Amino acid sequence: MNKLTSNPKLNRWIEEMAALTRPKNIYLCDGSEEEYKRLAHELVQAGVFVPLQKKPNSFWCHSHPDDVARVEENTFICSKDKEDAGPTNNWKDPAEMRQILQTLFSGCMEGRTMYVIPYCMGPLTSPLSRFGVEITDSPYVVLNMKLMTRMGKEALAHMKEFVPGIHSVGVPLKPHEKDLKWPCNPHNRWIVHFPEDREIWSFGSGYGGNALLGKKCLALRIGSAMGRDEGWLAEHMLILGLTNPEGEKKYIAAAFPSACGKTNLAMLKPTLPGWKIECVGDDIAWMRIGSDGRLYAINPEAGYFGVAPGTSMKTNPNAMLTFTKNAIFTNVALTEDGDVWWEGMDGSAPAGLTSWLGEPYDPASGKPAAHPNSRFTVSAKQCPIYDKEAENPEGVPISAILFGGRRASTLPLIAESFSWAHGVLLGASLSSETTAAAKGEVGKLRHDPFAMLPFCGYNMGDYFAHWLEMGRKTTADKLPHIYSVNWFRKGSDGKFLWPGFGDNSRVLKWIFERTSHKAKATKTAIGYVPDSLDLQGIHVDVKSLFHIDREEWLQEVDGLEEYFQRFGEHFPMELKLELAQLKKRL
Ligand code: SAT
Ligand code: MN
Repeated sequence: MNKLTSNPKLNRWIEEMAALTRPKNIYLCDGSEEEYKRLAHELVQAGVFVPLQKKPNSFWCHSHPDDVARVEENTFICSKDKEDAGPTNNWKDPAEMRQILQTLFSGCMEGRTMYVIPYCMGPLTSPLSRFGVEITDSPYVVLNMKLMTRMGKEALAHMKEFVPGIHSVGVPLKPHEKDLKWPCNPHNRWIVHFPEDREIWSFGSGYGGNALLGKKCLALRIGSAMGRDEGWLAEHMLILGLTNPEGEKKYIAAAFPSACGKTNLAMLKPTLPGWKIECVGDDIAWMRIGSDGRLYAINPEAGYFGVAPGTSMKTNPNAMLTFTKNAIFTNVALTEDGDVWWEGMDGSAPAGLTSWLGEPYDPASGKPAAHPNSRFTVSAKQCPIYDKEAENPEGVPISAILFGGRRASTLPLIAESFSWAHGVLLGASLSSETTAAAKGEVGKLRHDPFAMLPFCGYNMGDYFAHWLEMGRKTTADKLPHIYSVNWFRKGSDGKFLWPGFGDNSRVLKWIFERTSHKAKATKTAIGYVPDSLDLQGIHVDVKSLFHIDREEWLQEVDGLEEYFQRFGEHFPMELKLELAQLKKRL
């Protein structure tokens, strides 16, 4: 075989994977616009992509009805020692898993092209960036990776070490067999990580979180294991720049579980006059302590793979303006005149829709036209408020970290931690109602520490300890303040107490001023809460938003005590003490 690249290690791996999967041919992606157009055209020819009349160079497609979300029960962390995967991950012995994978991948690319995608997570020259190579038999994946990462020739030129990741839809093609529109293998899905070997194997799904290996697999699961070993943090966090009316700018990172509004917050249009937000990233942050002792973050991604439903000119105008061109829409509805539509975009469903299933949509069915986890994929550079600093190889200095979930009760709108360790407890205590981003029941409250439950590539107890350790790498005055937020609290009438969206800028303002030691706060049992928020122009039930119900909180602490027991010896003593102190304060 001709050597595909000048990287011997990469060539060896490509040859090994080709021998195993037996593709029809091998193609090295250069990441060019020409390549993007050509592959997209091929998908149009195959009837997989429908070009959108109303959005230049944009496409609509829909998946197999059972390949619409991450599959947590099929996701594995195969560390040598089961203990290292911890109680929150599925584990299998690496040798046993490798045997399973050899069988699964044997001949799995027959009749298909094997695409080789060199990519970089983070700015090409950043010391924080990491390289990966994804081998896939899905052209849909290639196109999404082009939008989501820095991919192709340039990434290959900068690359030394790389994380190998192989992905297959798991449907070999016989000679002359007609391909499926969305080939996948829903009864045989495996999303497998070898954290020690820094390797990813993904089989059977074409869905983003399972198939775009730079995202959750590398940037979070393998990334978190790298971060533990190398002294940095890989987090499920957005990064935003916030500028006050005086022109002073600060950066905030915020962790929320999937489909809890990270993209909306990252691109927020403040309702407060004079305040400005710029977007560095909407899903993932890699953070390390800089030479000045402050915490610096980069966004390893180069695009957004955002939840479409609920996105509108009212809730997130900047997202709407981002995907007006050069975008891929998966599992949304298609309008008669060649545009996209989803629930929560505007009013009721227009006539003549094609549903996410590719069928004429019947509004009387009571079913949504767009899948609740339907997505847009688009380059970050198209965001009207894209922060130029997102390209800064050194990253941006973080002044505040937020932890939030969907909680109908108990948690106030905002509370500030007393210390770094108390902040780590806030992160570890995060619970949220489940969403459509993962297969399974929606709306069920579950513990989701740091919004990393599905994404931590090692023992979550050790992860807590790593966070505490990060706090010891610098002085307290240099560390970001840590907050717990809850936009989703409901009143006794079952309605949301807080308007959210652009009005979240009111909360960000308080945080901004807290980190400048300007805003005042009241000490409560659970943290500092605002003495006053800027609520000019809105009417909210502040008392209910900030009510701390002692009974509810004692129950919360009991629940946490029980949950944390799962981590046994790995659960840090320091957090145990933090929790005990919280109980005492209550
Ligand atoms: O599909 S993704 O895993 O990338 C989105 C999410 O669940 O956070
Ligand atoms: Mn996410």
